[in-house]
Amino acid sequence: MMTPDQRYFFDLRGYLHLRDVLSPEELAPAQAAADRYINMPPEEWPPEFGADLERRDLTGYQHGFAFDKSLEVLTRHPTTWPILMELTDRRPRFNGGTLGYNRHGHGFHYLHAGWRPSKQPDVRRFYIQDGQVRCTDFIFFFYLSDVFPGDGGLIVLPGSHKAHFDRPRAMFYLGSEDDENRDYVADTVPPGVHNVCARAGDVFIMPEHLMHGALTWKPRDRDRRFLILRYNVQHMLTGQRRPFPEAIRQRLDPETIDLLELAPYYEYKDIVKQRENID
Ligand SMILES: O=C(O)CCC(=O)C(=O)O
Ligand SMILES: [Fe+2]
Repeated sequence: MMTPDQRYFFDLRGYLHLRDVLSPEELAPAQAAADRYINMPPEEWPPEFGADLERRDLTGYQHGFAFDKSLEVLTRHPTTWPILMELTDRRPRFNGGTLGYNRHGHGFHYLHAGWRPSKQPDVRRFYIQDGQVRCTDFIFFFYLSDVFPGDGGLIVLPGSHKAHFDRPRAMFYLGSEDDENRDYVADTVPPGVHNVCARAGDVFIMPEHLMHGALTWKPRDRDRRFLILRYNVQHMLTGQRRPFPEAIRQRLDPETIDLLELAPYYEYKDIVKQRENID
């Protein structure tokens, strides 16, 4: 369950910014593991790990959550767990865990969302049931480094998770979605847009429905590192059938495997039964 404050804010604005979720004992090994992955020479990447180092807006280190146990356990962190239970009505499925890395030289990531009013209106859902918020597809961003005002990084359009109209393409960042315009730079936050300044150990939560992107990363001496944990509901196949290849699955704890499996609507996963005291 969410607290009443969290529920009100999340429903209204479409995001939650939880501060200081990770203790120093959780944060330090997670930061060290991320550092090892990011600095690993490509020829040493274990099977199925790796990144497209040519990508111009953000480097996504594939399956970063599985690189180290200190990252893997964040998929079921005690602070985010109750929110995971409310959003999925206790039917969670973990379906992606990329390590995000954003440095000087990366460009603007134009506004986008995993869902639009004109796309899959019957599939990806955000709704209220029994006084609780339900959402079929959402993201937990676990921040491993600090973002200060003016640095750049994640931007969101609060309220856009409930949009009834598609955003006019010229709105907010004119020209940013044109393929010819790959060097587009934006470091401003127009009225209505919110730049997320999270600190290491914070968690930012949003539905895939929320319009989001990233400002050009400004600092030369600091980068942005965050684990991107994606979830949906266990009974809906909205993404990939098998998002994790065998070489990744073999590294994971039984609880993580349970969390990432598909399951019928009328069954609770073992991890949920144990943690929620369901027999
Ligand atoms: O750079 C960011 O924080 C945005 C990443 C993003 O768009 C995503 O994970 O869906
Ligand atoms: Fe995105």
